[in-house]
Amino acid sequence: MGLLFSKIWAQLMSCQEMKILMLGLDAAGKTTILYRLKLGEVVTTIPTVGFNVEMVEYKNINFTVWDVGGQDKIRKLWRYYFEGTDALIYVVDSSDRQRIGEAKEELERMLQEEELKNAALLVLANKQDLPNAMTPAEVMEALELQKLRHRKWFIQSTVAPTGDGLYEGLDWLSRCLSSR
Ligand code: G3D
Ligand code: MG
Repeated sequence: MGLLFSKIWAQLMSCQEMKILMLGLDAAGKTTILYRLKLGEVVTTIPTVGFNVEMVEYKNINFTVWDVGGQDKIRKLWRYYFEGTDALIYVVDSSDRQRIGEAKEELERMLQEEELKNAALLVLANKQDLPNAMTPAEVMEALELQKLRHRKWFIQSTVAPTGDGLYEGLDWLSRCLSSR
């Protein structure tokens, strides 16, 4: 796994400065993924508004992570982080059938953001180890990814704590970004 990751990072780093947002509902698995990638020190900021942002900088790659959902009042503050985003990694808890509708709505709102217009979209159908998990095909349908136009997207099943699938997802992303 370590070797594979270093190959991916080499690919990603051959690109220019890169800004990646990782978003999803709370408990989807974002923080677990961030640490699993072992990029370096994760800096967590909790601005006064209570909007918790995690950031990791690794060479020319900048990862920014926060929870979406609810919080209509602080939504305006997100825009600051959207600027110059190259890719959006959207993490879904595949076992959370109750909130998959909310996950879809939040993704839809995100993709309407002008600053994210050109961002590639990698969806991680996480928690595939759980017995009741939706398959990536089910997640794809629930998020209506097939309806997306003018956007490069890919869906990958993952198990964040073991790192399963992360390599494949990032491999797609690095190839997608380096082909631009
Ligand atoms: P978030 O940052 O998106 O809010 P976290 O989500 O990374 O904090 O993960 C929320 C919980 O889900 C954590 O459990 C974490 O261990 C678990 N989790 C993340 N990914 C997976 C997965 O692929 N499979 C399983 N089974 N669990 C996962 P705790 O208990 O620490 O709150
Ligand atoms: Mg988190």
